[in-house]
Amino acid sequence: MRIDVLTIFPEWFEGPFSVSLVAKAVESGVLDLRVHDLRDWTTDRHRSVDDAPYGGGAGMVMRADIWFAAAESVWNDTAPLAQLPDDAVRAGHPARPRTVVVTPRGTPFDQALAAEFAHEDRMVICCGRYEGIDERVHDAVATDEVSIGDYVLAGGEAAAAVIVEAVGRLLPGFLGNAASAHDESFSHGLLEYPQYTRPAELRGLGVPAVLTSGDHGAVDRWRREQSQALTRERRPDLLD
Ligand code: JA5
Repeated sequence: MRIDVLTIFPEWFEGPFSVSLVAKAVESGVLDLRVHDLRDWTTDRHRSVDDAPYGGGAGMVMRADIWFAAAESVWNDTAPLAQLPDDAVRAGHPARPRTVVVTPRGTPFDQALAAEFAHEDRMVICCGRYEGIDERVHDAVATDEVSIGDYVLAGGEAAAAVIVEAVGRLLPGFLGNAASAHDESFSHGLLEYPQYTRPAELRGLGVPAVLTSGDHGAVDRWRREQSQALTRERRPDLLD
């Protein structure tokens, strides 16, 4: 899978994308990850990507013309977006990959949406800054608006990194079956049961006796009960 990230802070991703899981996915060739500087598509000598909001008010808005040029370029589309018929734009141009704008008003990101993205051949993630992006980019460039949670960030970069990691670990050929077996238990929709490893006693703290009993049936039952109790207490919304 290829993922293109568009941002005015490409250096933001140097750390997160060069360690651990994402780095391994890239090195193994399972993930073709390309981070682009949005300012590469500016044309003025100040490399300006923002402008004052129509209607007035504080802050600046990211310019639609820069986003259109950048998106068209990474889509490597032969037909400029502006020349597409309106219905084709709305329906999604055939050559347009899933193009996500990360925003608090988007569809809540979850494991099901990560799995859906992991089936795509390509996707593009657009990171906003300032007061946000001109609405015409949401309308005509984005295929999806995605939120990673109900809190405010200074920009979309951290949300994009979350999506890349969640999608990257689901790619076929990555981590083999270890990840998919684990995801299956998550896709049952319950929180994970508690885990323990050695030592059996630490500073007076023990391990539940059932886990050292050797009774695998009892272990399975205990884990199922723990998952259900935890989910009921902490995330009853997952049981609805
Ligand atoms: C802020 C200009 O779902 C949490 C998110 C917060 C936030 C996102 S996603 N994007 C932006 C942004 O601020 O673009």
